[in-house]
Formats: sequence, structure tokens, C-alpha cells
Amino acid sequence: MAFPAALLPAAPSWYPGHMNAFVKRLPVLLSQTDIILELRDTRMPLTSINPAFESRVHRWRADRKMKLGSCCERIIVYGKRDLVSPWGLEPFHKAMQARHPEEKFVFTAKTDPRALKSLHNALVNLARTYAHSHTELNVLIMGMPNVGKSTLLNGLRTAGIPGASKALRTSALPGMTRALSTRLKLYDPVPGKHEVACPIYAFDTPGLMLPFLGSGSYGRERGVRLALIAALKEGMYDYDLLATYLVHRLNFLQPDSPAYLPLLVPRNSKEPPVTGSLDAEEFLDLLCARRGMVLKGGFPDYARAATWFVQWWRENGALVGDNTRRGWGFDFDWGDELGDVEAEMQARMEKRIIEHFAAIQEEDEVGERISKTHKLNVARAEVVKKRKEKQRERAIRLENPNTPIDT
Ligand SMILES: Nc1nc2c(ncn2[C@@H]2O[C@H](COP(=O)(O)OP(=O)(O)OP(=O)(O)O)[C@@H](O)[C@H]2O)c(=O)[nH]1
Ligand SMILES: [Mg+2]
Repeated sequence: MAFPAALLPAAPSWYPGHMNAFVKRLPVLLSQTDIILELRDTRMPLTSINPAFESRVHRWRADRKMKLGSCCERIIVYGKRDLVSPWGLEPFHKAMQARHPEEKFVFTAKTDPRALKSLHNALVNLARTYAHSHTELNVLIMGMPNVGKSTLLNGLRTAGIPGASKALRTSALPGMTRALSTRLKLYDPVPGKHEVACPIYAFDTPGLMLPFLGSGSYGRERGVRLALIAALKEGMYDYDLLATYLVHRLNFLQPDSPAYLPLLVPRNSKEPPVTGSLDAEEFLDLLCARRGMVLKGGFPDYARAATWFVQWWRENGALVGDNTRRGWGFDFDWGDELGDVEAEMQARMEKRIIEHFAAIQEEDEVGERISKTHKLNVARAEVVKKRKEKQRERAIRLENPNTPIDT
């Protein structure tokens, strides 16, 4: 059951200057890029797609295909895999692959050195394939803020360069990386020891948010979800709203036994056990009482409880929320309990993926992801352009009075 869109505020905009500055550099950077690693968050595998990347990647591929023998691989990496229920990974992978057969999808987690090694091996295979035409391969990592880009590059470096130190700073808050990094070596073939291959370098980049998250219900929901995975700057959403949204979602996934129940265990025999779904107010009341979150005078400290609850979910709550298989993560829900039927689950996921991309296309067509200010600026620029054209025409006519006037 969808969260009532009317209760969600208009999505705020967070597009600081460093993102804009980076976007301006992107065309040149992409012209020097052989491999794009596009990182998304497995907890919200559709919401964490930045639709703005798609056209750039298409252009980049088209440009590079003109140059014979050029490497132009995009690998879509779903990170933070450790924070989702594993049962959804395979059907999701198959569903995405069915929708985008030309793309490569992989899952990683910072806690899974084997997954990192396997991704590193995939890069090294490309370095072998392109050793004849390239002296080196350059990897550019891209993705929304806080999806784990810097962490992934640190992990790939450790997987490929024995004894490599952690090169990039990471943070639980978005916007840590604010500029393009220096070149990081991910692979250095040893002549005679390794098969013929070229070295691999990578660049870390700032996370890119959408300039405007969207004015429709899709945009409102996108905003609150991105805030939940901490892709948006802290403070843009009230924790109370995030907690309410979260309670609603956890209730949907497991109505009989929502994932938050273990947070409300009675502290003594006088406190009754809690069962079933609670509404957000009841839940926060109980959380304050049972976790001792009280203000002076014994009043419940709702703000503290809401923040604590959201942080709990960010760290491990996504894992315990969906074992009845009524939905997966935040982007998939089908309502009825599917049990262990992978093919059916894949079919439902495929349907949802198609709906998602159709919604994105519709947003583009009606201009929902363009802010009013931007629309106004574009209209103004158009007026100025027309005025200048007229002035130029008039000047030409004054200089050459015998020139016939175009009608
Ligand atoms: N559980 C878990 N946490 C991760 C994983 N990868 C990254 N993180 C955490 O996610 C947070 C963000 O990681 P960063 O690597 O700084 O993310 P980023 O995409 O570089 O962020 P920006 O530079 O702000 O765009 C940090 O707290 C990381 O420890 C993962 O695979 N699993
Ligand atoms: Mg970073």
C-alpha cells in the first residue's frame, strides 16, 4: 500500500555548487573514460538511479564507438548488498537483465571481499582484452551521493594492489567527496608474471543529485526515500516524517510482525509485549518509553526517538524488514505473500521496473523534474535570444537598406 502522497511535502532541492561544477567537467572527463562504474543502492535499486546519467552514457558510448577499438564499458554496480534480504537479489538481477540485456549488473558490499575481487577481476579482464589498443584503462565511478563510491574504490584498490592504503575519505553523510579525485591505481600488471594487460586507473567523483527531484507524487516519494538512505543533506527532511514513512513501510512488509517489534521488547514483567502493526505515533510513544528516551519532566523525546529509529534502519533495519516476501526493499511491493516462487517474483519485479521507467519518461515529457525557476530562466533566455536576433536583423537592414526583407 502506497504512502498517502498528500502527506509528503514537496521534495526539496539539494544541488550544491560542487555538483554543478563537476557536471560542467563531465563531457571532457567522459571523453577520457574507458569504463564507467555506475553505483546504485541495493535497498532502493530504482530510486537510486540518477536518470540524468542515462543520456550522458548513451552519448559517451556513441562517441567512443566511432573510435575503432575503444573500450566503452559500463558496469552497473548495486552496492550495500549486505543491507538487503538476499532472497530478492537473484530475481532482481534477472528482471533488470531482461529489461536491459545490453548492460552488466553486479552486486557488492564493503563487507564482502569476494564480491570486490570478482568486480576487480572483471576490470582486469577488460585490461587484457584492450591491451592491444590501450596503454591504460581509466575508470570513472558515478552515482548519487552516499551510495558508497569512495568505499568501493578503496575496496577495489585493496583487492588489486597488495598492501594499498585506504586512499579516499568516506563518511556516513552525503557530500563527502566534493571534487574529482587524483588518479588511483587499481591494477598494475607485472611483466612476465601477468598475462598481457594494461594498468587500470580510477577517478572518484562527487555524488550527483538530481537538480530538481520532481513536483509530482513520484518526486515527493523519491525525495523521502533518498533522505532515508542519507543521499540528501541531513536536515532537509524532518526525522519525524522519515520515521512515519518507515513505520508505514515496515507495516506493509510484515503486517503481523513488523521489523521494528524487537526494538520494543518489554523491560520488565509489568510491560505487556507488543504484537502486530502500530501506527507511527503509537510506535514512537512506545519507543520513547521502552528505550528511556524522555525529556525533563518525563515527556517523551519524540525527536530523539525518530532519529534513533531512522539510524537503526540505515545500519541494519533493511535486512529484517521483508521476510514475508510481500515486497523487496523500498522499490518493490506486490502486496500478497509470494513465498519461495522466484519466477513469479522476477515477473512482478520486471513489471515494476517497466512502470518505473515509464514514470521517469512521463516526468521528462511533462517537465516534472524541471523546477519552476529553471523553466522561468529558460523562457527568459528564449525571449532575450529572440530580441537579440531581431536587433541583429535590424542592424543588417540599416547597413544594407536595399536587402529584401524576409517574410
Ligand atoms: N553497510 C554498508 N555500508 C557501506 C557500504 N559501502 C559504503 N558504505 C557506507 O556508506 C557511507 C557512504 O560511503 P561513501 O563511500 O563515503 O559514499 P560516497 O558515494 O563516496 O559518498 P559521497 O562522496 O558523499 O557522494 C559510509 O558510511 C560507508 O561506510 C556497503 O557496502 N555496506
Ligand atoms: Mg565519496
